[in-house]
Amino acid sequence: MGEYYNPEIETASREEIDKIQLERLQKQVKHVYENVELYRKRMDDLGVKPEDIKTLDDLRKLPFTSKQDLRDTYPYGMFAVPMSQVVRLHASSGTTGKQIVVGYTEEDLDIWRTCCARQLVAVGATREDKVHVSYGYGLFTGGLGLHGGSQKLGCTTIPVSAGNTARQLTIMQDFGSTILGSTPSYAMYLGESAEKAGIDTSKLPLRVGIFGAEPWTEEMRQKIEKSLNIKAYDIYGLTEICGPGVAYECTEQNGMHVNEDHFIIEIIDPETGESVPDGQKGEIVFSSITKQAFPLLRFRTKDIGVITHEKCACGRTFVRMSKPLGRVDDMLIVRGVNLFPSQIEAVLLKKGQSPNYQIVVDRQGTLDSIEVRIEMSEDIFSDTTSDITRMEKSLENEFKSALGIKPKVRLVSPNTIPRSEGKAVRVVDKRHVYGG
Ligand code: DLL
Repeated sequence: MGEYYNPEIETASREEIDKIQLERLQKQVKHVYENVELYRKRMDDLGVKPEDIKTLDDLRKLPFTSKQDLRDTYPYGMFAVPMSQVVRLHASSGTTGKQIVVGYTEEDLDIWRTCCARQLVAVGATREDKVHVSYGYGLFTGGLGLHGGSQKLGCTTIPVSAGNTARQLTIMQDFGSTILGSTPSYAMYLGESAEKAGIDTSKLPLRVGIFGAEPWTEEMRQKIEKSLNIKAYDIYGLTEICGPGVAYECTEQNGMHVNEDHFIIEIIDPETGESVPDGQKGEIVFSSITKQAFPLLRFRTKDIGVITHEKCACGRTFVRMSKPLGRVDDMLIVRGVNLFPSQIEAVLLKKGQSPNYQIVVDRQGTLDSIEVRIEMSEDIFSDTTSDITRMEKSLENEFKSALGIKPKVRLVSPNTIPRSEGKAVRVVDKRHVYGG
């Protein structure tokens, strides 16, 4: 096993990549036009037919898609093959109103495995490695996604899933894990827990980590590398496009290569929808050009990033994207759960609470904490302390069942949440997770 999993394509010239992309895009546009009503309608409205896609630039003639489209057509409205060909479903971890569901044919799964195998090889994995998968298994794409890639590459795959830190550390020691896949915050936590348990990580065979699914900074990278005594690499992906395996760092640790023979990346101005050039920040948009069951074209990720076509020292020619530098919307990712302030607001309104609130996200040690501060109305304010505490606890439980995450709730005195002249400042994020 060499440095690349698919050397011909991973080091192909720009002309070759463009040629493959165009052929696949043309086929994909025909596929969605014929099989998904939403695309057919939108393209007809714009007066665009599949035959109009003659060059890669013609991609810009196609309509955008968004998470809202997925919700509007939930569950299967954007599937492009009969359900009898769909062999797997995954769903977004998000609790943004309706969850979204995506599907894969057997061939889609195999492409996904290939994409994840490439990201492992890019960080030096071989079939001698033991890949310890601490991403959650289940509807979340992290666990099974990385698992498929590791197995396809021929690594010894250890499907630990998330949680139970003491057991993770025992497995790591006893089974001799060499590569860890987890969220970066969990990797930090594992490092801390190892130290507390008196485990000398420099004696462990663990040497590499592939971390993603949430934003993290260069400082976090350094901390993780030091505490677990490994090299830590960033991997990026999203449920709608396949899960992990969309883009990944190589050993240069300098941007994430996009698997361009399967996904076309564009960076657009989020206001105008126009493309922006390399090196300029904008919203990341992806088109899947090989996915059969759930093919998304021009999907607006709401992640902000930058791309570069500059040559990478690793020899890969696939375009590189930066870490996500922020979000176009106000989505927060707290302990891996995607969360919108509007969901918090919905719970408050349902419980008859004041809509004057503020969400404070922080990181204590290595774990994210979230506190929701809510202004009391004058009549609640006059209640006894024990009544207030009871109310706080009941709200915490309400949030837990609505959002899947339990924030700390603090009822504060009337008129103490700062008012703003423009948009209300609903979120105070003290983690500085986007770095830069
Ligand atoms: O998080 C898929 C994944 C699993 C990626 C395991 C990497 C590793 P979703 O739950 O749909 O899918 O969340 C996708 O998470 O739009 C980004 O905002 C954020 N995200 C993913 N990877 C990174 C990363 C998976 N490396 C959303 N850095 C995306 C920053 C990331 N944010």
